[in-house]
Amino acid sequence: MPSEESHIFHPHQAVVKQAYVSSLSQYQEMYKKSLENPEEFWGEIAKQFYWETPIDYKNFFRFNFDLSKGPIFNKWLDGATTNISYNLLDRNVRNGYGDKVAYYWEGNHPDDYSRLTYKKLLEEVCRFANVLKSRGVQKGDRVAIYMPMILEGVITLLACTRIGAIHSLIFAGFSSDSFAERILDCEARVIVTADGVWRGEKLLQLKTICDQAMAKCAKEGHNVETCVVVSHLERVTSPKGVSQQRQTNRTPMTEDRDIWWQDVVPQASTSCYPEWMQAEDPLFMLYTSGSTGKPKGVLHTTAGYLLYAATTFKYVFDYKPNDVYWCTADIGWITGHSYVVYGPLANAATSVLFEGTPFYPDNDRFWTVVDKYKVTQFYTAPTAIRALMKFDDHLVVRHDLSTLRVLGSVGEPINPEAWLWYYKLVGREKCSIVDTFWQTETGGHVLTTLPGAQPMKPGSAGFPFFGVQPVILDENGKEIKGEGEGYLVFSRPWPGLMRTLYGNHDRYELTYFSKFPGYYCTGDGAKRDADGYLWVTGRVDDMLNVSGHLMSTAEVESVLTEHPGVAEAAVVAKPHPVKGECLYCFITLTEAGKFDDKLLKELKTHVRERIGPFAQPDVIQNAPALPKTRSGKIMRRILRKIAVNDRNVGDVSTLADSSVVEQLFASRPVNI
Ligand code: 6R9
Repeated sequence: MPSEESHIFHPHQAVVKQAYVSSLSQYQEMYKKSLENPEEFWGEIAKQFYWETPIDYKNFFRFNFDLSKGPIFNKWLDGATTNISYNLLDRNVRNGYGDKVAYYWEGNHPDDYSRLTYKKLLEEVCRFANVLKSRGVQKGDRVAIYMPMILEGVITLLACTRIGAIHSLIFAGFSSDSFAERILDCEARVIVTADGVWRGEKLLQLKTICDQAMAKCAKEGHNVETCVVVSHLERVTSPKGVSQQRQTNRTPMTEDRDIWWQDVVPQASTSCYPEWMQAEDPLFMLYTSGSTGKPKGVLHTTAGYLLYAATTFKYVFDYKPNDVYWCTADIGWITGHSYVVYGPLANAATSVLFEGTPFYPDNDRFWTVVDKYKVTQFYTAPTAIRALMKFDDHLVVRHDLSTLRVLGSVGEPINPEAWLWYYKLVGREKCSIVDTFWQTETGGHVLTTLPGAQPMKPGSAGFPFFGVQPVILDENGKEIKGEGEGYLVFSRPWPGLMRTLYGNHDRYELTYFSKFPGYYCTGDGAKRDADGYLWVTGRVDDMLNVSGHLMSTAEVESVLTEHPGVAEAAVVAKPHPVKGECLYCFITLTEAGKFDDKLLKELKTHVRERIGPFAQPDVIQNAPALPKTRSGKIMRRILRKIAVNDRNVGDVSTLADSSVVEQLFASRPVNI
């Protein structure tokens, strides 16, 4: 039997023929140049964009990754000024793309759809930028956004960039507590949301969650000044097939603070002069889970992020002017930022913006939409692929998917079974699969194959993108050259790498640069095979990845222990056939606690409410004691083994009391 690593799939000739990068040697040549002469490589790309103050090539980029030499920093094109919305919109309109469709919007219900051209998008962005200005929003202010997948979401992001406000999207699946914590951290003056949204047959009352979050912020002394609400429910078809009444009566609005989008935007002016931003001015912040519990506000800046999102989008998806591209990610995640908004628009692309779920009205919605818009590039997550694989093949086969050329995967390692299903059934063995490894912190793809350049191996992310230099280190920080497995780190920045954590540069240095001096540490493990392919093996820290949602064990544990019945909690990831990983929680009760169905229900609800539905535990086990070292550290390595009933627990000599392990094996819940 050939091992996983020797399974090789060559890109189809039809893909290779038209690809920007169509051979391994061409990739190698470009890659070499990107490392040896970054000024020339990125400078060439920068020329297609507009710079109000030109680029100083002598001061193109600088960085320090070594704490012993001073603070960590990473600066690109410092001194140049530009505006992102100008480059994404005005520049494209000027170049003749005014009437080109920027987005086909496909609603939750198949009867709801619309489109927006570049010219119209520019007008709407200017209108909303003017509204924000009229509410006192200025350069550098933070705007918190809690939006579904609707065109106003994209418009809001770009309106912020028009006037230099920093947007901070909070995924609209987060609970009001999580939302409030993030509003407080970034001290947002303004919130933009919608009254609600249908996800399949479920109605999410977003404004109600915003109200709860704003009330929590007020208690902490922070008053949000303006909340703009898109009236969305009245214009869409509900799952029962009827349009809702205007939500004015049902959605409580607080006078002076809350305003309906539809009441202010249409009358605003369609022109708004762009704010010229320094290359290193903040563009946006986006929260990602931290292993100490408190979320980290990853900060990206203007010029470098633009160059990197634009370039990765062009080469990784091999986007050509007549293509129709579709990324299913929510704009509340980094994938939505870089590959629903910034990357595609920087390339004057036409994209699909999808509000719904893969399962509504039927389990073939994705394929219906691919067929409807003649999608050429499709980008989704392994968790979605695994969920769809369960259904009968004919749900895929009955659709015409022949326009597809590139299929992307993101969010977690893709298992070879899912890869092969994607490749064979969706791609009909004609498409290239790009397994893109990256992080909120990296701004864009850092490891991937390019569709026309390299053969694919199912489960491997492939090779570094241009400008990226991956290194594998062993536990002692020694570089593993050639074949081997260890920590995945990077020895130099690329333009899209984050600059800091908002308001907490110390934590930035500590989290990413202190473990291995001189390297950016991803927190993931990786191995390199004999052919040089990189395989990401998953998190090496205490993080969980449930359906592509990253969260920390500490975050869930602290929420569990808020319950009066729980004294201590330890959470580990357990492999799950669809979600990738699910939460397996061990809890030690307080004297008052009683381990029964009521408690389990309360804990599940509590986690849902405090973090979000995606964090709901799958298993909760009663653990009268937890395996701990003598210094009191919980050994999650052992708990992970118990979760999967693997008695191969390895060395237990550092445990204070090793009998605990046997007790936990013996009391594992049945039927899991
Ligand atoms: C883009 C995104 C980042 C973490 C990352 C890693 C995992 C993402 C992956 C992958 C293996 C891939 N991850 N893509 N693991 N192969 N193609 O997902 O950002 O939400 O910050 O998560 O996701 O563990 O460190 P983010």
